[in-house]
Amino acid sequence: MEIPSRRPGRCFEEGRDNAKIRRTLAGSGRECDNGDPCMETRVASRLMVAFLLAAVAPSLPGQSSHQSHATGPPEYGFKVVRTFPHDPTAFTQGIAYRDGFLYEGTGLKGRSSLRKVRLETGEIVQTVDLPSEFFGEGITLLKDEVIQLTWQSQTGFVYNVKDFHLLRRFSYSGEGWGLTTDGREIFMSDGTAQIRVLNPRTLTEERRFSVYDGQIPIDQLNELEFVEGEIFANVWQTDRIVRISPERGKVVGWIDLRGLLSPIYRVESDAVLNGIAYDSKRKRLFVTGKLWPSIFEIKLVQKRLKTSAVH
Ligand SMILES: [Ca+2]
Repeated sequence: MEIPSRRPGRCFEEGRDNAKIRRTLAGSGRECDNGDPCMETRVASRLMVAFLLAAVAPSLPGQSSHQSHATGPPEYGFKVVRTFPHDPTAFTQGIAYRDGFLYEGTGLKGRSSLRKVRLETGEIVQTVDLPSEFFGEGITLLKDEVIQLTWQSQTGFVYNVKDFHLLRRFSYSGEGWGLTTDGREIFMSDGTAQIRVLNPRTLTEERRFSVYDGQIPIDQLNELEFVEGEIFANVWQTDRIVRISPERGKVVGWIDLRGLLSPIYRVESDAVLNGIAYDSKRKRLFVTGKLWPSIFEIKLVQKRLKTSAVH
């Protein structure tokens, strides 16, 4: 779509649709083609352009809430509470918190691992490397076990949480992205808008649901975390976390984390937000990303609703 250009000192609306605006203004006694500023016409044109842009804008993953401020789910910003060190070489695919430690799964073939990290210092106190043919993905902790996915190998691993001894493997169809648990069931993302619910004992799929913000499916769901009855999910390649009701997949909020990490630390395009962990005892929310040097404890701050489409 071509947007009309301004010509100094004149009304810039010359097209057919703008002629309609001009006629409307003329009917109200505000004709303007004599070199005057024509403020009314410009405002009307801006409104029209904003409307047309909204009409043709694609529904990008993680951006749907921009279209639904007035009636959609609430949007949250953040405040940083504390910052903790994070291994900037860790291609983070999943994190979970327990008793002062972060458990982290990392990706890339030949660099994938499961590690136990002391939150306060970033010290890796226990680790196991995946065989080089596997690309590690999300993890979660359930009772005495750590469960870890791989991306395209359709293979998952179950470890003893105490020593990371491999207990068993399991398989699934499609891709593996993120994992979390509410303590009863396992929730798994696979890059689509669907979340699978796995039996915690057999790790077989029991059901699945799709995530929708209104009528818009939200795909590219990545790292997951269960937080106070909701599923938080990173939307891949965005700075946004979507808050999901686990009952029916309805989006109940969006978290905007733009500005959390300074651009100078984004060493490559893959260094995206991708890590959510929750300390349910102290109600602390941690986020990080792939190759990020820091883990951030944040608090969410609800944004005010926007009331105008013109800025
Ligand atoms: Ca997580």
